[in-house]
Amino acid sequence: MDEQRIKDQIEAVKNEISATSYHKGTEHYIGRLRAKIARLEDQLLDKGSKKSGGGSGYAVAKGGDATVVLVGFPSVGKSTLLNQLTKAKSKTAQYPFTTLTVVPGMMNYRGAKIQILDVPGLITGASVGRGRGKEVLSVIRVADLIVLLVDSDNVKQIQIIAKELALAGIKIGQKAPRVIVDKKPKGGISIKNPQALEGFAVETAKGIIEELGIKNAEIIFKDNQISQEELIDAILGNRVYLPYLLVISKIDTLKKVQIDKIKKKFPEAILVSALTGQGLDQLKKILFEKLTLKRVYLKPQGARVDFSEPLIIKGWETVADVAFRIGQALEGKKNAYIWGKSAKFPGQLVANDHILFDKDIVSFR
Ligand SMILES: Nc1nc2c(ncn2[C@@H]2O[C@H](COP(=O)(O)OP(=O)(O)OP(=O)(O)O)[C@@H](O)[C@H]2O)c(=O)[nH]1
Ligand SMILES: [Mg+2]
Repeated sequence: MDEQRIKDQIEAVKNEISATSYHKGTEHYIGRLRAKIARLEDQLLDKGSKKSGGGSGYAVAKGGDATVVLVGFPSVGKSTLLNQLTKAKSKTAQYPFTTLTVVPGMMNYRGAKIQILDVPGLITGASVGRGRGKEVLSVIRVADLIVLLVDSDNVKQIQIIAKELALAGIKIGQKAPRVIVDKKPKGGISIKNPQALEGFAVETAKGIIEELGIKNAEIIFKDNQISQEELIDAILGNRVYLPYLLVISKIDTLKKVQIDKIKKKFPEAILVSALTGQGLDQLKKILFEKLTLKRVYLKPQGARVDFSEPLIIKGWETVADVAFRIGQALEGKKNAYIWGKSAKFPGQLVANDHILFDKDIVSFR
């Protein structure tokens, strides 16, 4: 099917949904139509990526302890921010699409190396290839965290960006729905725990699953309150779920009353000016924390703690993970003494599966 026909079909199915009133009797039908749209949009995404090809400058090697990507409309100040946070020299200018490829930079913070990727601006239609959107979105997919940068004079952009990301299968600020699909040779679709469905019937769920091309399977939900959208996402299976940080740029152009208004409306946002440097320290700190980076200091036996260079760990890493990173052999269940926030008392001897906190000191026996 060519691209235009897919688009026409999506349009037709959308019209059909708007023309049908939603109630118990039509729930199943509408559920199927929603699944059909999701399937068609997926086909459209595939077409777009084939058409635009690879494109030079879009393959970037991940580096450092974690990777952050700056995502936003053209001209919101992504490149200016990258240049402020790292030693990169990404071109900046007033006109849109100044940046045409991926420009990486490395930010050093608390001993961690945080890779920051500057990419071309996203616009409406990016998910189907507008403005090199396909390539940009494929770079965004591999990041550990998205910085959603919006201009302080047009904060409404958030919704548009979030929508383009979602259309490209990138879900921000959501948890991946955990659904097990155990395919079978026959027997149709059975749902083990239908009580997990959020206010829709088991027959509707089955219709959705069938519409997405699965005919025989046992389905198990590992979470409660699964919405129709989450069910579709889980069955399609090609979504990525990324944490994000909302950052509002160019606050040097605002008066105090306007800043207060934005703060009230978006209490979770970080307000910055890449021009004056306002908010950048806070941004660095929150990036470090959101990326779940932690510093661990090593204390060689009988020697002082080496505070010069922390070992950077990520997430819920344990004593065993640290041992692995530094090539330390482990014998038995307890190998390390700990000082710091994760220790019950200074110098506690802990098990190998002990989870470490930021700034803990570890000394192997
Ligand atoms: N006043 C003010 N201007 C800024 C700030 N950050 C960037 N600008 C200006 O905004 C314009 C666009 O900045 P860029 O950094 O090129 O924006 P971009 O998001 O990388 O744009 P594209 O690469 O086209 O997507 C430039 O003229 C910058 O000087 C800021 O914090 N305050
Ligand atoms: Mg740029």
